[in-house]
Amino acid sequence: MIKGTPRTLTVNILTLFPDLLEASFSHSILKRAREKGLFHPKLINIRDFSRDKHRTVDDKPYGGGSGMVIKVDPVARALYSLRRGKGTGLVLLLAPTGRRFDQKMAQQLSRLERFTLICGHYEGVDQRVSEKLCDHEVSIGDYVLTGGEPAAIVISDAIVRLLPQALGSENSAVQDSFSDGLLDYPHYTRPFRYRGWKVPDVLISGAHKKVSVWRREQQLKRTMQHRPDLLERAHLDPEERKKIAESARPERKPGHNRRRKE
Ligand code: 6GU
Repeated sequence: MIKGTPRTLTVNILTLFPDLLEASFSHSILKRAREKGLFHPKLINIRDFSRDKHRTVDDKPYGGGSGMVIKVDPVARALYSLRRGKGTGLVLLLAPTGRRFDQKMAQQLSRLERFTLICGHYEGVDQRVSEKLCDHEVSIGDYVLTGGEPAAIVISDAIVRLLPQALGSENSAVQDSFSDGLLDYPHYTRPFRYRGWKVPDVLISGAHKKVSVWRREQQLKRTMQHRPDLLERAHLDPEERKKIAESARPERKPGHNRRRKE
């Protein structure tokens, strides 16, 4: 049961492409969270805070080199406009140079009342934005995007689904991949048999205990196979730790193809 009045999480997003973000927040769970008043994305177009008649937001890099750099001035002015209102909360610059976003960071951010994301673009953002105007830099992974907008969508999505009452079923976020440091177990629905591919028998046995034991085993197996790096910090009981220590990491045989029957 979730008690009390639902609170609103405000996420201010400074961007050059507000339409792109608006579209992403207008579907599915994020749309419903907005309608329920749980999630309030406030999109701020950095270009609106440029002071020249061409609405310039970028300029050539000092020291030379390719590409353009987002100027500090329009970003600073956009932030000040928020400070004159309800404030910015924590200010995060989205950039591949930042600390990597993960489920734990999602949980921490989901407990805040508000925070602000700045989407970088072009070759980068004037370093003074990061050093003088932001609390932290955040990255969503080890690859380079053309802009921070996909990262703002990823981060908002991961956080909103953790808000109490955002998901249909109250505890569907509790069982997720990563919530106990392990990957999720496999899911199946009807039909029981499709082109000869059967659902594991245990799932139709009706034996709840057996099902939960099987699911836990599957979580461990998947995590060992795909993300052994997660096991060290996962919440495991001593029995499970022992099992993992005993079983060497299973190697997939060369030529073994999951889709061989296609
Ligand atoms: Cl947050 N921004 C950009 N431009 N690239 C990224 C990123 C962010 N995270 C990973 N790559």
